[in-house]
Amino acid sequence: MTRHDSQTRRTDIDRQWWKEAVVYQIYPRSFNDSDGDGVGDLQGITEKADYLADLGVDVVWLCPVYESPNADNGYDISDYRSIMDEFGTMADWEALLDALHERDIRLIMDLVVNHTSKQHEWFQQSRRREDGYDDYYHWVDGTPSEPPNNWESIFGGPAWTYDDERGQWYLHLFDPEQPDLNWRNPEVRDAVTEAVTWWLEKGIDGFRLDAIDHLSKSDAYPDGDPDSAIVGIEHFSHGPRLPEYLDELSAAFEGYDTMIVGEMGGADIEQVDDYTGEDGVDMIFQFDHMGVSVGPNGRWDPTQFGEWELTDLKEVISQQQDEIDWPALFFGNHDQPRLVSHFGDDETYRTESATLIATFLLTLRGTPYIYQGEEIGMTNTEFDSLEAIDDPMTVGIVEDLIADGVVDSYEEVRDLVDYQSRDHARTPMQWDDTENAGFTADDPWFDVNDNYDEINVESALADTDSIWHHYETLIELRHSEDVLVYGDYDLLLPDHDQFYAYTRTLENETTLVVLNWSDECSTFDCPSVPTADANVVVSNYDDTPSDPTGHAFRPYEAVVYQL
Ligand code: TEU
Repeated sequence: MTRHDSQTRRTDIDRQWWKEAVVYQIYPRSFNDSDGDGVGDLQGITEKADYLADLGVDVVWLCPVYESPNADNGYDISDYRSIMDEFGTMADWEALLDALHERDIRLIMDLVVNHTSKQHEWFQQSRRREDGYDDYYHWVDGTPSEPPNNWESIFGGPAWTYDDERGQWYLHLFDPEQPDLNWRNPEVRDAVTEAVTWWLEKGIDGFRLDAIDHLSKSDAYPDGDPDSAIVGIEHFSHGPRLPEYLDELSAAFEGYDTMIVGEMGGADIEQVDDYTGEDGVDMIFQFDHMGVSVGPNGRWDPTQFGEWELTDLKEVISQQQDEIDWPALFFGNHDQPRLVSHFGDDETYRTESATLIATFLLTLRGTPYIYQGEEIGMTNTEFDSLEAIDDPMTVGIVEDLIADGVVDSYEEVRDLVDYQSRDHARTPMQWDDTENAGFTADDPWFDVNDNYDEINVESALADTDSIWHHYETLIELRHSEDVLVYGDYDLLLPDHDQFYAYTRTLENETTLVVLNWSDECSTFDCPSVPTADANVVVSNYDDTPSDPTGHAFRPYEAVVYQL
């Protein structure tokens, strides 16, 4: 099913389609609204199937489209086998799958099975202690005034809520509307496997497994270290039975030609390979590189955020490249700030820095994931009040910071929110410069970023030097050059504070990537690499000389050379 067969295809490589694929992540609510209700939908995605094919991506990852009351925009599923009304019908889903497959694009979906929605019938039956469902969730005795332990939710507040109907506490690592399934119960695991098989039989090509580092909890529910950024995390991340659960889950995929990527917010680089391979998943989202801009107290410390050193990024990425069997490559997603605002310069050098990050993403070893809007350089927006925020995580954390007296008001934490909120990634896709950026004919469910008149797909497609066309070129290059997929990664100039440079080598082929990750010029000189016969393959400036040595790289100049 590979569309872009290399001219000189090697036969001596352990090829996997998911290693050669470029993935495009869609947040359906914010992608394209076909029926004018202000909310993106499945038909809206189908309308853009040609757009995705033109960009050249091989896989679409769809964030949850299952039935959900939307306490966390679909990450709270109330029925694993039906489609959320706002997004359309099962027939719409089937039509989308067909439209993508006709264009040789595969479809994977989020599978959220650490927890369900409170509205899921399993929870409703469980809270009534119905036969067979009694033990589907983590229920613990206790008086209504005192939670069973000090664990905190990842979204702020306690990780326990008292349920009056059942007269017990239930565990929720995320929102109170997202009770954690009890994976110790084999019937829960069977029910999940059945849902997975149901979708595989419908023709889905794989899954992104949400928050799977949390499936196994400590045997009892002991108090966590009160000084931890998320209290209790040592008891609910990478629990003792996680390998067993993943092994069991992965058995459900056997016999299907799938791609499975697991999200593990809390996995160390050293842990990743324990969960991949035959008894596990194909690859894991590991997050250390996303943390270079936050302090030791984590992502939501209002006193420390936003500063980062290129040498730190090099160290983390190089460790991932060297130690992880097959990395999942990403610099943004629906939970992160916009990549050009996070790692680039979203004002003066927006085009240059966005194309630099694109060059980086698409020339590293691993499977690259592009998040919707990155291909046109969409930026962070601004939130002038807590009411302007939709994301339950941002709201919960800000409320905690105020309740704990860390800050007195939203104003004091606004800079952090404007830097970090998950909502930056969730503003509607900017298709053109008409009202609401062409996303919807009605009022959009969430405000469009004001800069849509300048940053939009229509103008990007019309400009051959745009960020969009740079993505297109790099994706095509990756598809035609095995060295970019399978070649070894070797870091150059590890201590240089402006250049991020590396080679990719496959037998006698070497590609050199030089990124001037700075708004200042710098002259490249790296005696260990012979560059006299180099050729420029792709550059984000149009007059880059063929030999990088001695060239004064301009702000965010990013070049791929063949040596
Ligand atoms: O996010 C999971 C998530 O928040 C973790 O990565 C967490 O930060 C980490 O484990 C703490 O160490 C996923 C989805 O991507 C997100 O959109 C959902 O809100 C969340 O799960 C709940 O389903």
